[in-house]
Amino acid sequence: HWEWQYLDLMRRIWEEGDERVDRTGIGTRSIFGPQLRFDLSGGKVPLITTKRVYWKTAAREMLWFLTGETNIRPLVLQGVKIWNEWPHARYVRETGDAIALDDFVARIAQDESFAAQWGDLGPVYGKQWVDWPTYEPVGDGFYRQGPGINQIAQVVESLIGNPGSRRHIIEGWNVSEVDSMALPPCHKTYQFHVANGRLSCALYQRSCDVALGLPFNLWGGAMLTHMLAQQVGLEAGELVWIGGDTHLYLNHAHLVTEQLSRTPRGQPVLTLLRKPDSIFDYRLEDFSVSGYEPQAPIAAPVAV
Ligand code: DHF
Ligand code: TMP
Repeated sequence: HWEWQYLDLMRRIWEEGDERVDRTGIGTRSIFGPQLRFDLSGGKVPLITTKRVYWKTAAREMLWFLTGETNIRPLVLQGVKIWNEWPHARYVRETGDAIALDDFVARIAQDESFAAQWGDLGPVYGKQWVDWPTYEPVGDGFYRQGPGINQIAQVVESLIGNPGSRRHIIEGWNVSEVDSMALPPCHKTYQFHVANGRLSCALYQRSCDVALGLPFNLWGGAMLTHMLAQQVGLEAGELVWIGGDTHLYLNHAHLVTEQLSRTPRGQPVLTLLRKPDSIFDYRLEDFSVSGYEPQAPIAAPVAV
């Protein structure tokens, strides 16, 4: 079963990973540079079955990236909580107001101007993907802002016009802007490849929370590949995932023990119910997953 790759990775990190204190202070066990490969043909998706993964939440996050949005408010209004901790932490740090997370999030939902001021994550994925900033010289060493680059639209164009290219890349790591992001991109590079009428994706993740982040990121990579394949008239091929610092947080011991006691089953399949006019026109209702009968959810705290 394809999911043993994930479970074997989890076991290897827990048993052999280097234990260290990380940025968050929680501590991790970590290995460097693993690779996973998943068959995407016929709509297959590497949606983890040994715990329930909220793929609609992950899909909403991916659609939010594609809108270019970097404020959590649209996610909050859809009930998606996965990015709330970071603006909350910044608010508490910068104002000294020790507001509870739930109250902060309620205020983001209710108060549009509060959200504009405190809900933004900085120039993260969405901004870099569809509006990478450019600068044009105006003389005397001065520059003005040029038109932003839409990397997603460019990849669609290049997949259609020049499928054999080795340059189908979506890059999140904007060196000059990393310091103004709430969290520098983890799934930082997506490269696409066309062979035998199939579109494959290599996803490089510089930093990977195997318990919480990776199930979302595998789904996201597969979803994006299926969408692009549909848009450019190809079949989906393979998702190749490569991790940099690939870790388990020490406070996820209960999840590791429980999940490694389970046996994966089934092959979830994603069906795109309609072909939208462009890669930017997908809605949640366009995605249907069949054959997904996950085992029980396993809650675990996210390290901020
Ligand atoms: N920080 C850390 N330490 N790990 C992450 O995975 C992470 N991911 C981020 C932002 N910062 C991060 C964005 N993606 C969850 C999943 C993905 C995600 C953030 C959080 C998460 O908590 N998942 C839970 C609950 C899902 C839900 O709320 O529906 C899960 O059990 O999957
Ligand atoms: P870092 O910036 O210090 O590497 O911390 C980021 C943490 O978030 C790290 O544990 C990896 C995790 N992460 C994912 O695994 N997937 C994601 O999509 C995101 C945003 C973060």
